[in-house]
Amino acid sequence: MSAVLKIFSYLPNPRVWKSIIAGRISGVEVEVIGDKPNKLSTWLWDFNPRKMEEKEMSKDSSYARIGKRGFSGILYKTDEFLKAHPFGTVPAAFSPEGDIGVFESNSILRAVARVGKHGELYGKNNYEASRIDSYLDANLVFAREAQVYLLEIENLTQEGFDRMSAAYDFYLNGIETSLANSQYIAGNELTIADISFVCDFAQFLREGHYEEILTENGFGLISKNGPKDYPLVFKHLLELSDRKEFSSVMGTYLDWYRKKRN
Ligand SMILES: N[C@@H](CCC(=O)N[C@@H](CS)C(=O)NCC(=O)O)C(=O)O
Repeated sequence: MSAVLKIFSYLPNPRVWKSIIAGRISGVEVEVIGDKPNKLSTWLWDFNPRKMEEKEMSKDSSYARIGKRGFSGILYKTDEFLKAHPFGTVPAAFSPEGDIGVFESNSILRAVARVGKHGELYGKNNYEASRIDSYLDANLVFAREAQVYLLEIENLTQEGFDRMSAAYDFYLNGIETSLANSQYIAGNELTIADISFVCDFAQFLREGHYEEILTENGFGLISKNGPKDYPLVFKHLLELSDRKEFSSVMGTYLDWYRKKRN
């Protein structure tokens, strides 16, 4: 089976897991290339990404760009990369010939589901697919707030904490209501809405690693009473992440959380 999508990213990255999980479920091969987060500044970001040589890496390089989101300092991105990925972010996916760039992890996930053999992850008709899109959009709003929150968590402001708390409650309320009405988020079948939720919400729970610092700074864990306030959401996360298709990709990512809960 040849890969129908190539993804470049730092690794591991829960945003990339979305597509790998969907690929495993729907029989789509996803090729993933990358390196540890702190090593990605030594790579040339391109359809054919590669590790750069020491002598190539200088601020005068024609590839040099200043990191804008999550990266500080210089990154090396080709013009072709930026043509395909105008926002310059990873995960960065490409069609097999490299002529089409797909960005935003939820859209990369959609691409996998669309080319998947059975298509069952993306609804049975246009209306169901659009409902799934609604969840992916709501998820992105949450995930963007979570990205900002986690990036500044050691120097959090009251405003940052309040914004994240509001985004958390808004998103989780919607997911809890959905799960009270159906077995999965968008209906009675597993879809990419569930996959996207699991990966981004698992990443958000990393706030737990900063509990001490949050408390020292006068804040607390936003998810502290999560399982009590949103029981269906937390049950869904733990049940899905325990399934082989998920756990084989996510590895031990949530082990600390499971241990802490017990
Ligand atoms: N919402 C996007 C987030 C992607 C994103 O913000 N990626 C950051 C790293 S976390 C990036 O590539 N930054 C590139 C830069 O700083 O220039 C997604 O889900 O794919």
